[in-house]
Amino acid sequence: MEHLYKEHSLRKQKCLNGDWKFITDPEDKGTENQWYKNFPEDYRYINVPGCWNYELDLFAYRGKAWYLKEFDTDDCYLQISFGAVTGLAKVYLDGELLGEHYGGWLLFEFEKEVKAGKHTLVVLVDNSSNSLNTFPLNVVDWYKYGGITRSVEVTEFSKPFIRKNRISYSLNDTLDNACVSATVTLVNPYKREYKTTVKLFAEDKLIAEKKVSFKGEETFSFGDAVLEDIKLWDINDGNLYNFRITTDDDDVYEKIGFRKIEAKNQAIYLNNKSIFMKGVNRHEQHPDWGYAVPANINKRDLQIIKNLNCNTIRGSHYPNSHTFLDYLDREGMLFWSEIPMWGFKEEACADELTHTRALKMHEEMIEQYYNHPCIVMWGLHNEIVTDTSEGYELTKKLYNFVKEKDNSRLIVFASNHFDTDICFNFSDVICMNRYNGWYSGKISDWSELLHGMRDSLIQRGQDDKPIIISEFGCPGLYEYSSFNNNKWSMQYQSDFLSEVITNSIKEPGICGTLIWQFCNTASDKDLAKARGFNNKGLVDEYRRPKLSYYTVRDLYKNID
Ligand code: ADA
Repeated sequence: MEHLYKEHSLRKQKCLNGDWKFITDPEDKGTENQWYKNFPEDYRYINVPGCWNYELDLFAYRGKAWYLKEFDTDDCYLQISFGAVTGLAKVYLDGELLGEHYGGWLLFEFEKEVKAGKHTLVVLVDNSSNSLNTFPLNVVDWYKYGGITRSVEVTEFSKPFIRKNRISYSLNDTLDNACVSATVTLVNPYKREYKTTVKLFAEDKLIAEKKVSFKGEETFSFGDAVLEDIKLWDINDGNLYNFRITTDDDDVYEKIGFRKIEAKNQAIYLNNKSIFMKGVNRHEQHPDWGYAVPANINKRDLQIIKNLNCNTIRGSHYPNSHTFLDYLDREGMLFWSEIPMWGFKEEACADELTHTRALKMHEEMIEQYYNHPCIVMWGLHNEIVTDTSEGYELTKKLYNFVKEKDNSRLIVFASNHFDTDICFNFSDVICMNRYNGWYSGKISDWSELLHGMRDSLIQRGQDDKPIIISEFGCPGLYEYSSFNNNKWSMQYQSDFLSEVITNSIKEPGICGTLIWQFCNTASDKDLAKARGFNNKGLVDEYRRPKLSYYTVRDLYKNID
C-alpha cells in the first residue's frame, strides 16, 4: 500500500514487506556468479522496507547489495511493484532478468505471465554515485542511505487491468463548478481483443464512461463531466472527493481536491486569493529510519509543521512518500515536489545521461503524483549552474518538458545565483537560496538584499514574477545556548530567521519564505559538518524543538 486509503477493491494483491534474505556485494561478484540463480549461503535477513544502514556493520555501506524473497501465486499475469529503491534496481524473477529501473524515490513495476507455484524474486540494489550523472551526485548535503525503502507488492491479474490514471479538471471563473475528465492507461496482455467500459465515479455517482476495445497497452481520455457547487481544496481545508475508475474487471480509487494555483502580478494566487507561503524545507529522513520513514512519524512531522503555523512544505530534495502527501492533501498543506538534482556543475549538466535521467524522473514524478492536490509546484532542480550555458540548456529542456506534461501547476527551480542567474525565464516564481549571515556576509545584509531584488528582476525583464526565498537558515545546536548570540547558538539561529522573515514580509513582491530546514538531517561525511549533521533544523533530528521553532511560530502566526 503506497497510500493511506484503499487503492482498489478487486485485485488479488499481496504485500512482500518483512524479512528478505540480504547480502552486500562490495566486490561486484554477484552478476558474474549469477546470484540471481544461486543466492549465496552466507546471507543475513533484513527488513523491507528499510535502509541497510541500520545493520550495525553497514552504516557507511554504499554500493551493490542483493535481496531475495520467495512467494506463491496461482497461474496469472503477475505484476511486481516497488514503491522505491535507492538508485539502480535490477529485478530477477525465477532466475530471469525482468528489467531494471533507475531513480530512487519513485515507484516502478514489472510484469510477467507465470505458472502456479513458488517464485523467487531477487533484486540487485545499487546506490553508488559519481560526480556526473547519478541522482544524487556523490557528494550532497544529506546522507545517502541504501535499500528497498518503500513497500513491495505483487498482484495476480487474470484479466486486463488499469495501469495508471490522471484525473484532471478545469474550474469556472467563480470556482464553484469543476469540469472533470480522466486519462486511463489500460493493459491487455492477452491475444484476444478486450472490450470493456471504462467508468468514472465521483462520490459513488457515475459521471462519465467510455466503451473501448483494444489489445496491448492503450491510453484513453474521456469525461468533461461538470460537478456543480464544489467545495474547494484550500489551505487548512483539505476538501477531498472520492473518485473511482472501473473497467468490467478492475478498479482503482483516487482522492481529488479542486483548487487553482497561479503566479502573476508579482503574487501567488491560490483559488484567486493572494497567499504568502509560510514554509519549511523538509527531508523525508529520520536518524532511526533513513528514507523509510514510517507513516506515524510522517504524520507527527506534519503536526509539528502545522503547529509552526506553516502552510507550505518544500520536499527537498526528492519525491516524498504518497502516505506523507496523503496527510498533506487531507490537512490542506501546500507542497513543492522535486527530483534529486542537487548541485550539478557544467560537466554534469552537459552529460547526455543526466538529461535522460532527469527527464525520466520528472515524467515518473508527474505521472505518479499528479492527483495530489497538495502539490502546487514542480521543482526542476536545486542549486545547479543556472548561471552558465550548460545550466541554461538543461533548464530550458526540463521546463518545456514539465510544462507539456502538466500545465496546471507552477514550475520552479531553486537558484543560488540570484545576481547572475540566466534561467529565470524558466521559473514561474523566482526562488532564491541564500545564506548571508552564515557562510558569508552578515545577518544585517538581509534588509538591503531583499529590498534590491525587485529592481534587479525588472532590469532582467522578470518584473511580473513573484519571489520566494526558497532557502535561508543557519545551524543552531540543540542545547547550545549563549547570552552572546554566538554563531552555532540557538539564539543566533533565532535572530537570523527572524531578520529574514521580518524583512521579507515588508517587500510586496516576496510571497514566501521557506526556512532551511525543518529538522536536522544526517549529512555526507565528506562535508565535515558538526556532528555529521546539517544542524539548521528548527527541531533537532529527533524533532525536539529549538528556540527558533518558537520564534518562527510566533512570526508565522501573524502573517496572513
Ligand atoms: C543548500 C542546499 C541544501 C543545504 C543548504 C545548507 O542551499 O540546497 O540542501 O545543503 O545549502 O545547509 O548549506
